[in-house]
Amino acid sequence: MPQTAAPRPRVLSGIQPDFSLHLGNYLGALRNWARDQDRFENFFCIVDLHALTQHPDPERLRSLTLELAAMYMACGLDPNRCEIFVQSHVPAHTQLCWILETLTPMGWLERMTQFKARSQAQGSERINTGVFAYPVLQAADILLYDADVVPVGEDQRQHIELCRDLANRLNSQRGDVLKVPAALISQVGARVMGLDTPDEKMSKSLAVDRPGHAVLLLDPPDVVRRKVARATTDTEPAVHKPLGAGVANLLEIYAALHEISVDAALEAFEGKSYSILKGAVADAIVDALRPIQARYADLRGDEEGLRRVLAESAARVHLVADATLQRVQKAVGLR
Ligand code: AQP
Repeated sequence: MPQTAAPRPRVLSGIQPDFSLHLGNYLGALRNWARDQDRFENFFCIVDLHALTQHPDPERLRSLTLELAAMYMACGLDPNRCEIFVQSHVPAHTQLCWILETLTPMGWLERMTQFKARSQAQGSERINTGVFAYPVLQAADILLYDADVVPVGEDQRQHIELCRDLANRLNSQRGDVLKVPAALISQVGARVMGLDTPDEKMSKSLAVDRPGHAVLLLDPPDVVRRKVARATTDTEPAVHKPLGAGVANLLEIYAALHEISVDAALEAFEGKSYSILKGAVADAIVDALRPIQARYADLRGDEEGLRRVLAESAARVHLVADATLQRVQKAVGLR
């Protein structure tokens, strides 16, 4: 009898269309998604409902959504092998989110470090409840597709744990309703730090007012070189252990881009001046971004093509999401 191939594990991940993407988004997420797309059944979402928590200008949100779709494909996601869709095009996300919210103790959300950092910065009168409930919507995004794995950067580990806790909670109350996913976090590049402040994660929102914070994926080569040349290191003249946070970050970026271990990168630069290290890191970034930027320019110019990919994908994933939603609705008594 012919052997049928075992189904591939299903992967789901997403990025918010809020600000320009940076090198951390590429090394911690996009590059890994693209590299592994033959290992998995792929679901990649543009999470525009999450972006609403920042109150974006509507025209800008529409444009960033298409930009992100173009960037997904420019980084190597192939619409013939991946579902690439917009969260708000599939109403089941918010429907499942409500059911999960009724299962989520407030204390779980209050403990989320991302929420704590934002609420400390903005105060509880100004922060919106969307930011508070964000991890529950994220759990719905993942659980709707019976995802086996969720490839993310280190910053998302706590949210994936919460998603697992919610799935386990519903399963323990109502039988095996939801698949419990696992986080997939790469060894190198999972936590790229800010170039200006290497004790802070490189972050889209921080890069808005601090251009030296992050290399953006659409930065031209001269801008990349300038930003890397100005990256914070320390007062030592050359690469030596113990490494300062800024030097460790540059070595990690170099290692991730060359797909070698951080130890191998350290061996290559031990005793060399910081300017040599920075030059090599800038070269590696420029080389990695060149083909992405060229593909992006073509893809972004074809809005009709982008919209078609998103619409066709939404029509297919809708069926998967609705099946899970109905299973949950039945389990909790809504059907
Ligand atoms: N610095 C990073 N290193 C590695 N991976 C990272 N990711 C984000 N930052 C790094 C991963 O990229 C994916 C998309 O995450 P996001 O949309 O939440 O992007 P962000 O840069 O974290 O966004 P913001 O605007 O900067 O949010 P705040 O300010 O809240 O941190 C995820 O897989 C993430 O792990």
